Formats: sequence, C-alpha cells, structure tokens
Amino acid sequence: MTKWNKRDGMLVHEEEPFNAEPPTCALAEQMLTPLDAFYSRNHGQIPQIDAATWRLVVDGLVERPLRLSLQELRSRFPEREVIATLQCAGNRRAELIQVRDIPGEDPWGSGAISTASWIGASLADVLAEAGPRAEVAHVCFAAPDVAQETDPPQPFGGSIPMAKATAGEVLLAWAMNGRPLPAAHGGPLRVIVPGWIGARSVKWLERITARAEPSDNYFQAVAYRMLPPGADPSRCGPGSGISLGPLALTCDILRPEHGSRVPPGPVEITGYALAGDGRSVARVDVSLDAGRTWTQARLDTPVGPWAWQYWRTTVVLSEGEADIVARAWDSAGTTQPESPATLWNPKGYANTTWGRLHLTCRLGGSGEKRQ
Ligand SMILES: Nc1nc2c(c(=O)[nH]1)N[C@H]1C(S)=C(S)[C@@H](COP(=O)(O)O)O[C@H]1N2
Ligand SMILES: [Mo]
Repeated sequence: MTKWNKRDGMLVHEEEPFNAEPPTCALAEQMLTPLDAFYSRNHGQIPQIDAATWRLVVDGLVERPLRLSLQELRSRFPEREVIATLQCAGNRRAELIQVRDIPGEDPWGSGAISTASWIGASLADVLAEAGPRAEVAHVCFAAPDVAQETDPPQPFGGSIPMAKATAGEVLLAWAMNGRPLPAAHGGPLRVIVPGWIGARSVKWLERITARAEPSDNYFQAVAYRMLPPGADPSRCGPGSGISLGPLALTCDILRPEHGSRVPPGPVEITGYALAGDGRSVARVDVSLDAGRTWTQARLDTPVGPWAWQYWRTTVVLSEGEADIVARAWDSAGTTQPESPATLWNPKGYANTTWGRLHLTCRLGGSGEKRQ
C-alpha cells in the first residue's frame, strides 16, 4: 500500500511532502471517491495532531473570541453534511506543460479532483457565535504545516470573502465519507469551501481570523494567482495577478483508461462535469472527430449543487486510433475552452479545457495499456 492509507497504483508526484493522485478509472468507481483513492495535495509535512488537546481559535474583528475543543464544536453547533467535490487548481497541469514548460510545479494529471461527503459545523454558525464586526470582509484560515517552497518557510493558510464564509455551505469538517477525517486530509478538523479551488479548504485548521483584508499568507497573496502568460512568477510579489477562488465549469473523461486498448464496437465512456459556483451542469457533448460533430451524453441525477455529476455515453469505434473529446455546458449557456494552448499560464492553474481521451482500437486487444 502507498503511504497514508492510499491504494497501490496511485501516481505519487512527491513522497515528501506527500502529493498523489489516483488513476482516473478509480474516480469512476463511485460518486463518492473511496478514501484510499482520494487525491492528496500537501505543501508541507502532514502533521499528526492529537484531537484531545487540539483547540480551534476564532479571533480578529469579533465581539466574542472563541476557543473550542472538538467536543465543544460538535456539541454546540448543528451538524451539517455537504457532498462536495474538491479540485486542486493544478489539476490537469500536465496538459499545460505540454504546451510550454512550467518549472517547479508538479505535473498533475486528471486525478487532482475527488468527491466526498463531509460532516461538520457550518462556518456561518461559528462566526455568528463569535459576532463579527461590521468591517469584516474576509475570513482567514491558519494551519501549522510548514511549506519549504516559500522563503522563508511559512505555514499554510488562506482566506475567503465574508459573503462565501457566511453562505452556509462552508464547513468546518471532522468527518469524510462517514469516517473521522484522516490525517492526510486535515484531521482533526479542516475547512471545506464547496465550489472553490482546493487550496481554500485549509486542512489541520487551528485559527480562524476575521479581518478587513484577505489573508497575507503566501498561498493567498502570492501563489494560487492567475498570472498573465508573459509573467515570471519568481518576480511577482504579493497581490500580482488574479486571486483564484470560485471554480469554473469543467468536465473530463474518466473511463476507459487514457491510452488503453479496446476492441472495435461499442465502448461505454464515463466522465464527470462540474459547474461553477451558483450554476449547474446543463449538457455534456462528446465528439469523435475533434469537435466537428457532437452527440449528447446522458447525465446522471445530480446529488447536490457542490458535487460533480457523472455522465455516460456509448460510442462505436472502428479499428485504429481514436481521439475522443468532451465538453460541458452550464445553466448560463457557457462552455469550456477547447485547448490548453488558449489558457496556458505561468503557474499552470485552472486547466478547464475539453476532456480528452486517446484509445487504440484493435481486435483481440482489451484492457492493455499502449506502450
Ligand atoms: N494546511 C494545509 N491545507 C491545505 C493544503 C496544505 O498543503 N496545507 N493544501 C491545499 C490544496 S492546494 C488542496 S488542492 C487541498 C487538497 O486536499 P486533500 O489533500 O484532502 O485532497 O487541500 C488544501 N488545504
Ligand atoms: Mo491545490
């Protein structure tokens, strides 16, 4: 077994800090990603925190600062469940790297996205108890894990605007798929910001601070920002570029495995689509001829506003190489950009281009990976 109770077959980008993604087929198994396949993205060493002595501090511009044990958090606030997909801003960076190199960033494939049922207290309820002052505009999260990629090394943190923080769906979560939150996923307590990039869902949460400004933590002020194509990230200081928060519409193909071999005839294709904050998935199109003609996939019933929606379709393939593409449309009538070249950016974030799958279709060959 891979470290941190992950299954064999995970693609491990780094052992330390631990960064691993499942093969996309594993993401097609169940709508709720099994815990041993859920991607794990860490900027520092995973801390082992004793839940018994751990405390959560709520401070900053509030009338009543709080200091809560896990037991107090669980007993004083209503328990909520949200099914939410977590997606790293670096998901599918590998396709952007093929356009132009992105030094110093992991080449994540299509597996830096997973879905779980999260249980916790609503951040809105906890903030209400603390009594935020009128000038509060951002809610900042601080964690103890230290990232070596910053100079000097800095603990991980980030923030979200007050409007999102009080929207109800943002959780302080202690359980994942019905189990206590595993250490690799932020146990004993993490933030879950549904519909926003994974980086805002701060793990091993220790402190919530209400402020008038966004967090000045490196991962809010410097990293996770969309820089213009010509920018040199090493020369971009705090506040450069566009701060990433809400996710944009995307979809991808999960099965069959990319690069595998299938026999000629009907092949079932499965994927997911995920709409941005406040929108829903309206349609998914699939094309066998690079987008000249499209057919519509069947969408599974949505499980809620914050989770991916599976789609499936059967295509008939004849012998040869097959390149299949998929694109989603949302309830506002917008769709995804076609190719990674159109949205390449220096840090390799937010690749929401058409899902792509290459298959080799040959008689007698099934399940084998192309060399
Ligand atoms: N404390 C802390 N929180 C963190 C991170 C981190 O390195 N440290 N990584 C973030 C990023 S970039 C992502 S994509 C998600 C990944 O969550 P997961 O490892 O549970 O999949 O956690 C976020 N929260
Ligand atoms: Mo991320």
